Amino acid sequence: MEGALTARDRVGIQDFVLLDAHTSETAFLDNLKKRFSEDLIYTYIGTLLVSVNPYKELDIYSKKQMDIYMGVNFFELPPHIFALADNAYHTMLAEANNHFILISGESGAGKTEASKKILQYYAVSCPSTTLLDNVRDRMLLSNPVLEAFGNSKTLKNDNSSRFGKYMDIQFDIQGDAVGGHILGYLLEKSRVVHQNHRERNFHIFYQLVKGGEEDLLHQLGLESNCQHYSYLVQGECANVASINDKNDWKTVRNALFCDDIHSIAYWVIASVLHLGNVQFEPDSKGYATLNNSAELLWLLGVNVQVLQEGLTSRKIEAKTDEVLSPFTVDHAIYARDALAKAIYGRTFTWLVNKINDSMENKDSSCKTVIGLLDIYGFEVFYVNSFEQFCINYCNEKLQQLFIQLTLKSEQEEYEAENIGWEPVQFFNNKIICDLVEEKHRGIISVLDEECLRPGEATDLTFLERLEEKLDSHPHFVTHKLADKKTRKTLERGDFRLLHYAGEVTYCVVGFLSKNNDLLYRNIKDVSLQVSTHVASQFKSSLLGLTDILMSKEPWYVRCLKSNESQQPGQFDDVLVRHQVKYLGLMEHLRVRRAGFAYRCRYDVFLQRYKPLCPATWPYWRGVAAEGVEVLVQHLGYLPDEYKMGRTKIFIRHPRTLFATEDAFEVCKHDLGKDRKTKINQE
Ligand code: AD9
Ligand code: MG
Repeated sequence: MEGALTARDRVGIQDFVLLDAHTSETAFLDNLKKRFSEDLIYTYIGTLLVSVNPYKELDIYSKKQMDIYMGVNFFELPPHIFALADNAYHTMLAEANNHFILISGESGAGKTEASKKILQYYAVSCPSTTLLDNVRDRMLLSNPVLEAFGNSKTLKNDNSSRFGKYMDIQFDIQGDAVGGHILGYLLEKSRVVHQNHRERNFHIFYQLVKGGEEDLLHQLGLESNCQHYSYLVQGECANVASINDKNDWKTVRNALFCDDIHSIAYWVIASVLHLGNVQFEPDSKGYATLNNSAELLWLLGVNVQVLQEGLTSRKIEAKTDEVLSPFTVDHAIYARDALAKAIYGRTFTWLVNKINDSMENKDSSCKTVIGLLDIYGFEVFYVNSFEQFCINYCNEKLQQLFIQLTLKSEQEEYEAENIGWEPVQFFNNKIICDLVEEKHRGIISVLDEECLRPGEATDLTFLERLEEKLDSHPHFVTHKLADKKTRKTLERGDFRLLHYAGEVTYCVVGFLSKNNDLLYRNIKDVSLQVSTHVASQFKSSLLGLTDILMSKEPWYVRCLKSNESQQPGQFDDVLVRHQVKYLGLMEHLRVRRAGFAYRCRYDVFLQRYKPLCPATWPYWRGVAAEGVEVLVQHLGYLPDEYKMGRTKIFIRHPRTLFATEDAFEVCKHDLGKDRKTKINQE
């Protein structure tokens, strides 16, 4: 027994559900930390996997490890991302239904790495035929391409995904991975034209400029020096120690699978760089004129005069005619940047479509799918803007989905097992989702309405409208609406939302223009179609995603960042505690434990604990359920502590199972001693 306790003390408990019933945040953290110090980065909350970023290579992802986890029962081996991937896969095969794995966590927590491990597991471990290898290669190769175009170095992560990604991996009836499909969400286009200090533009720009072959650069009119391009120098960190742009260029070039895609992608990147270098000067009336139109010549395929006009003036429809209204220099810069963002954004969407074509399952033999969702986590900065608002709303929706699905699956399991459902106390965040998305009254609706009043509406009138409509909402506060004490913590241009994960204060500056993201009309004529308001677009794509997910069986991976400095072996208690709170892990634990914390199939339970009762040891000759009943009676379980379902025993408190587990450890020890004594006597 001592030995068993010591091991548990040292490496912690591998499933939080089995921690003490009233687990405090501190006990939760202690367990994580204990495990982290032993390089045990994974821990379960039931079937949810918590992962802590080790910031070092661990030898736990080899093919050998994959084989170990293939087809093994979830709780039989130490927690692992492969165990979760494998269980989702085998459940899908056994039940012939669709699943998804939702990976969340803050920037740098390890979401993308986790999603890559899962994809590798399916691509490498599932049965294979030569015919399908092609599709699998494409699936694996989609990662470097999307990372090149959609990831960048930020202050938090040298390889930060600047878009949300949902990928369906499609399987046929034998369990072969036969195809894939990707949906991209909310690419952070503003990064194309503006980067903060110590941050970069998307990787692909640096890869092309630094790694591109001489001929190619010549064709595109590019210099092989990042310093030449105003869209690449703002962050003053074109070179990053952990990134080898030249090597990455080679990988991406090889992964871009057809000539058309090569040339179009390069053309776009070059065009955006040239566009960024277009400068304007005021003429005698203060209107913008181009001072280096030579750069425009490189924007191949576009009529230079139309483009020049489009960048310096706006078409206004008069009664019978159209007239050009000239821009100031500031306006012209805005139009130039809007065009660059739109070109890049559309190219990204186009690239995702091309990747989808290449992974398409052409013979439609796909039977079931496992979806992988690698989405940006809850974000709280010193100043929070429109981007954080969208990202946090997304997390709010996913939390709601989690609550609905977890409760639903719990309820369904209870019903299937013929056990009465007991209502569960938990915080339902629907009220906050409504606050954001409700028609007419919700924040997005109000924002869209304000965007329809150009010239009249400002960020501040938007705030005033919100105050009118939401003045008594319990999750919405502004300087004007706050009580005296709270008012001190709010600026006049702020609004604060009480999210499920905590309070976030948003600064309204820029909300209207970011939501608008409209191109001036004649620029759209040049190359693009109408764009709509981003927050609404995002809302409808999120609702679409929610529908996709609601129809599938969920699995969850929650990633935690161990420290801010991206260092191995460092566990920052304050930082991790903060994430445990913001990811709602304690809430998860509560929902997961609602009613009965632990359940186990009768045969599995009996097999493990039968040495604890003379009537079941070494054999029980009857039905497993009856054996379990005899066993738990012998162990002294009180009637309220457990319930007998159709196929499983349900145990209310972890402490009950723990006492049984401890008794089992002692028994194992004694059985071992008995055997030794016997051998010695012989
Ligand atoms: V972001 O929201 O896209 O900015 P992610 O995706 O959560 O973020 P990412 O997966 O990119 O983070 O991980 C950040 C870095 O942590 C990686 O580049 C690795 O250096 C490191 N990392 C993450 N997970 C692991 C792991 N399981 N083992 C080793 C890891 N290193
Ligand atoms: Mg990522």
